Amino acid sequence: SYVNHLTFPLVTRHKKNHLIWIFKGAMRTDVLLMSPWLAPIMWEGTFNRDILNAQYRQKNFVVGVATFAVKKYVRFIEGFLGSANKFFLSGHRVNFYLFTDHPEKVPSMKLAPEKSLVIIPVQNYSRWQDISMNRMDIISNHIRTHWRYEVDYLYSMDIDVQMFEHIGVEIIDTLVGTISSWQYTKPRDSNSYERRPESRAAIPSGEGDFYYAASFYGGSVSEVYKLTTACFKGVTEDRANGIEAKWHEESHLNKYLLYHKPTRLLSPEYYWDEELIRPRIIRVKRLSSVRKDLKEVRF
Ligand code: 5GW
Ligand code: MN
Repeated sequence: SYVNHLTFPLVTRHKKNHLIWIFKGAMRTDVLLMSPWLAPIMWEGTFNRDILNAQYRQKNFVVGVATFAVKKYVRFIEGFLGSANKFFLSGHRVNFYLFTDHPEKVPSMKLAPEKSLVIIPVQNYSRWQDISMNRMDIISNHIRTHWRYEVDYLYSMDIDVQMFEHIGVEIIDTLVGTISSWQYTKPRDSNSYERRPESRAAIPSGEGDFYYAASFYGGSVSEVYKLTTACFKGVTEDRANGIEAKWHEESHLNKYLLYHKPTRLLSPEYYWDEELIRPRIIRVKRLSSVRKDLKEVRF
């Protein structure tokens, strides 16, 4: 084909009245490329990383990554940071903010010159649900006191993950959610939203567009502030009412993102659950959960 960056033919072929759209051989017809509210969904083979990098570099943004390693989860720090140093926004400025109750156990690692690590001591909580639930509160407080002066974009990530392929500037946007890899396996209505109306995370039956993973979300600092503040408010009100949402803070995140639509979505390439068999539509596994013995790591 004659396609180059200057001349993108939008329609290259007419076939039985169907228009077929091609962007430099990068067409994907096997997956959803845009949400009904016109937010792009990032999949391998739908964008050109060189163009995106060149655009992004002009802005001189700083991206923050908030991650937690409390109690036994300190064992995941090395795998997370080692792989993120290599694959997360490679060549761009990133500050990793690691909240931990064991600062002395953080391995000393040499990071790329444009990457830095900030260790932030944090108390541990007795109930495991509280560790992940309180992430929202800690993030929202830290935005108010620090991040709004330090970074342009902020992403929250689980620590029990490893990256295997580039996660680049295609993730940068105002409000970004990652579609759960479990959504691929199930039709929309059997998914895991909180449906009990007593919970502040409740989504009425029949409603819901995507099911988002709490393991990876982000956006501009001000949007992530609104999100984490709202979600933690929901968590607090549920606590006061003696109810806990089905999937904890993930349920509250899903409620929030239903009514505040993300401006960009990441496909399950960006958080692949290792429990699942990878289907053909997942051409690359950029990031996936580290298999963990739940009994061993949580208690
Ligand atoms: C411990 C027991 C059960 C659930 C969470 C924890 C736990 C989570 C912990 O003991 N220490 C900790 O630092 N966390 C943080 O919360 C980690 O950053 C972790 O990635 C995040 C979410 O918890 P996960 O990864 O166990 O949740 P799933 O849904 O990925 O299994
Ligand atoms: Mn996890």
